[in-house]
Amino acid sequence: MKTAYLKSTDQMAISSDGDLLAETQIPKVVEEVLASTQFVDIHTHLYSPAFGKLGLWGIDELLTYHYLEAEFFRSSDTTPQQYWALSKREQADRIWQALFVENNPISEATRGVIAVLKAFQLPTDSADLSEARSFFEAQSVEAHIERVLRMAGIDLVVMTNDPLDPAEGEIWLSGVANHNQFRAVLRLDRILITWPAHWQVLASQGFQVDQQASGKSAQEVRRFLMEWAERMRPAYMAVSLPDTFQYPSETAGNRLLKEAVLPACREMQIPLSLMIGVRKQVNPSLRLAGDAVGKADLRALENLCREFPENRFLVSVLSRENQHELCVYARKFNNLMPFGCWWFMNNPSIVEEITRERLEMLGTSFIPQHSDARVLEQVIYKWNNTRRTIGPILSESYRLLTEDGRGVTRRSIQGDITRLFRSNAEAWMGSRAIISEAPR
Ligand code: HDL
Ligand code: ZN
Repeated sequence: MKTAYLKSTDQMAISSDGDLLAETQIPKVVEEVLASTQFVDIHTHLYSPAFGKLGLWGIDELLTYHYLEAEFFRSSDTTPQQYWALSKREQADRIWQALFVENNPISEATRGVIAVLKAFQLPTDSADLSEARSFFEAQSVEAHIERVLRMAGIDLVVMTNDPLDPAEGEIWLSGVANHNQFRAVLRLDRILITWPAHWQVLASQGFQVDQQASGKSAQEVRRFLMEWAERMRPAYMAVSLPDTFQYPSETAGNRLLKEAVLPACREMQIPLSLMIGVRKQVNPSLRLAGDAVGKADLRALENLCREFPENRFLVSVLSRENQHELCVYARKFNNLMPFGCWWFMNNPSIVEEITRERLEMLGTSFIPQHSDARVLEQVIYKWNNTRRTIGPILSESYRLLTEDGRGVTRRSIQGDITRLFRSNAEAWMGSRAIISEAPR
């Protein structure tokens, strides 16, 4: 992380926090405040050390990230079938050769790996991965996690936790030590999206549920959620929804959403995160890299925000075409919090457009970014890119404000950046404390 420095007094008046800034001073102050403020990463697929091998880190995991696998198949004659038969190291070697040796790594995801290697003073143009592998193999995970979060300028990582994932469920049931830099999230895809394939797991645990989610199913799912909420103390609940999501609509998923999930969120006083617009497995041979995007009908979101004013909705949408209407809906419903530039949106060309329209329509009442990191060290480049992309956009907002008649100070800029990258998230996430008993 860059250390903030001040030029000599004759070059740059050292402004105190409360002094109005000259227009020429604004970009540097914005850059310094972004660099020195610790952010909350409100959506990731990272894990605290207690989850052991579920937590991914190191060069082989960085290179076999599904974003890079998708790019690899465009620049190699290796077929998916051949690729999946390789070991993780062999896969990483092939990706390094195709995307980093035979071609310049100029895509967002390939450049990110270069940024991580540079951050650890590792060579970024080696013909092979031997030096990088030795470095990462020499790290101890707890110390490495601490160092990486510090390098990324984040001090809270929000995980994605699936109680119906057999490996993860087992770890939770054996007891997970709290880690003050990680928060849990109760992920609901297997309940709300693929209920037919998972209802029997709940039934086998003694919950009276059936495939149609009829009868006592909704109240039993609510009991299941409350039991896991007690165990996890989740910051929020979350679900990824297809571009075809409709509400209202008579489906088992919507019945569980309305009669189990939303009441449980009200009782626990935590938001529901809706991530809308995925077209799952358009190319199944790419596995995790096989998902695509579709424009969703956000009237479903409008109906939910209006019908459930006591629920709070943290929302990210995957289609560029849905971003502007999400901003408009956020102006209509203050129980709707737009967050992040998700997945295919997390590229500077689109982050710029999304962030500018959010600042123009919402001021600082939104959460600009999350990393969605799946591999620990990704937070280094994802958050560096965020600071690099959003800094000039914020500076332009302040330049326009100054030109239109109102100056800004370092202190007021700090207040905005703290709200955008910390306190909006902290205010919305449930506390780790005991869950409120007051049913709502
Ligand atoms: O559903 C999600 O949380 C998505 O973020 C998916 O995990 C997706 O595969 C992803 O990693 N996007 O960045
Ligand atoms: Zn995600």
